[in-house]
Amino acid sequence: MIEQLEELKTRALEELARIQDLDRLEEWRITYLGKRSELNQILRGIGTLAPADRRTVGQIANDVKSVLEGESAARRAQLEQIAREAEIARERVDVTLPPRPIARGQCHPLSLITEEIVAAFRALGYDVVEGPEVEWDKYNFEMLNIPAEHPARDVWDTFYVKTTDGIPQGQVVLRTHTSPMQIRVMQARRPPIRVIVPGRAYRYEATDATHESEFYQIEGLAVDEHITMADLKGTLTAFAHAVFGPERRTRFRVDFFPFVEPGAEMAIDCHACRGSGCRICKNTGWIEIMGAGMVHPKVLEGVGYDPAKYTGFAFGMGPERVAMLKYGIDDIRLFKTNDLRFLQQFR
Ligand code: FA5
Repeated sequence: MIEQLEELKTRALEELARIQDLDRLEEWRITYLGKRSELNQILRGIGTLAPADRRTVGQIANDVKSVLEGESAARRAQLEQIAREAEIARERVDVTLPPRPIARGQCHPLSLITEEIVAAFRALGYDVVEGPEVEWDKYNFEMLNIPAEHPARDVWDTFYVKTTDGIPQGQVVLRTHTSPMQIRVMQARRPPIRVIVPGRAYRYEATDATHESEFYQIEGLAVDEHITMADLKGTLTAFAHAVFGPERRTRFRVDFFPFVEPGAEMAIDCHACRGSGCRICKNTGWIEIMGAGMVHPKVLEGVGYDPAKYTGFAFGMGPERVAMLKYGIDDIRLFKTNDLRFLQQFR
């Protein structure tokens, strides 16, 4: 039995020396020191020995046990240390490595032009306001002097929004222009009013080089006592000079919008030919950039303003078109294709 113990000890220690990981060490512990281990069986069998042998065998068995326990504890400590070091090595960060370059973002050309247009009007004392893209028919049409069945509605091919909660169908639209904000602002404020309203508008339109079904507009409104057409022309000319350069010329011609009287269309001289006529301006020398006019007395009355006291002007432009003119872009769809080669030109 003593020999068996010696052999057991040698075998266990040899195996222990070869163990390289903690899982194997645990298996080893179960084999050599566990409840059902050889050693435990020997220890349990000691009681059956002759009393003279009991002491000696008992002592040797206990020695073997404590050697195995001591050695395996030492091995465990060693393996744990190795595992810790490996983990530290794995997680090591080389702080001397050069950083990965951070891709530099930039503004979309439409944001740039919107900023620029808004800044030009801010400098003239205008506030910036925004409004809902899903709008009541009342604001988008009715209160802008475009009653139901009025032929002027045909100009704006409208997306109607399906309604619930007892709201009759046909009352809610995706706004076809930013002009409904004229009404909302006049209802919420009292003159003097000077606001600029950038935002999206939607029309059921086939896409082409100058049209999208979802596009931006920038609306402007000034209402006060004694505002005249001269203020409209002076303000919009100041804007054109700020955005396109002080040498640019402007042209105002009569146009029709139900919510203004008189109505006008504003053009600037063609950037490509400077007015002599070319392909870009279709040989007219001028490029239209917005609709404008004096706020219609019916619109003023509709929001409770006395048209004998207050007058005003309004205008609406498409920033995509302004950007196209300013940067010489020939297709409006380029703004939405997310082509970095296009976008990165505008820093
Ligand atoms: C209007 O929408 C009027 N609300 C403008 C206005 C405001 C007139 C205040 C008088 C007083 P119009 O439909 O012309 O007008 O649109 C104005 C501008 O929006 C156009 O000059 C154009 O730049 C832009 N625009 C209109 N439709 C589209 C479209 N489908 N895609 C891109 N831009 C468009």
